[in-house]
Amino acid sequence: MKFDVLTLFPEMFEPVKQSILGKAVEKELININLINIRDFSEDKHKKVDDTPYGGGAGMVMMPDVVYRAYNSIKEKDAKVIYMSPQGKTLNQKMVENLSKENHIILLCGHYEGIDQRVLDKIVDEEISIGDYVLTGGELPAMVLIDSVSRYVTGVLKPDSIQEESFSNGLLEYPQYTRPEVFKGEKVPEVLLSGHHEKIQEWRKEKSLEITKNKRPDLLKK
Ligand code: 4H7
Repeated sequence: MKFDVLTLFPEMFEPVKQSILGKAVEKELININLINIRDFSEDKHKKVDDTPYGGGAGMVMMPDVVYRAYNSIKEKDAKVIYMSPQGKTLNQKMVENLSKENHIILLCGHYEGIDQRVLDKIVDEEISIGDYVLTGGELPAMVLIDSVSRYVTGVLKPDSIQEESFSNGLLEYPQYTRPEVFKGEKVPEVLLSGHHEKIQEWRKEKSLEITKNKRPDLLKK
């Protein structure tokens, strides 16, 4: 899976080189190609934004600079996604579908966003990560890369995917590890029993109970 990221702040993506995702990059299961939009400015001061027509606060990213950045990487098979609060809210089903793509181009707006004309020309899909305001599309792009990469073969251990939240429509059962007693609290007996079926049954019950209490809306679907 290849992710091209068009951004004014490629350094913000350093954290993605850590942990499970970092390993996936090392193993070349995923490829994250960062494109600095500023490199495509033809202005002597490397200007990438300008004041909005019609007035108002802030700056708007210029269409020609963004278009040249896009042109440097565009491929027919790639899906271009604009991370924006106006997009469809990302959920696990969308993540799963995106993981079937081979090549995703993520366009990150900063400041007041990007000139509408270039968006109309290049964007296939607009996606939001939730109803709140951020300073840029970089964090949403990282959220998308993380969530989608988990579905790429080899990134996770084989059985991790089906057991988790949302995949079965339920929240996850609680986890315990050593020590067996922590501040007087013992690990639930059934988990020490080695009785696989009983454990599965207990976990399913807990999942249901937790979903009922914390996210009853999930059960109505
Ligand atoms: C694109 C267009 C995504 C990117 C507009 C991005 C939240 C999300 C941004 C904007 C984002 C999300 C313009 C929205 C300035 C905020 C004050 C960057 N915020 N901006 N507005 N929920 N911000 O996925």
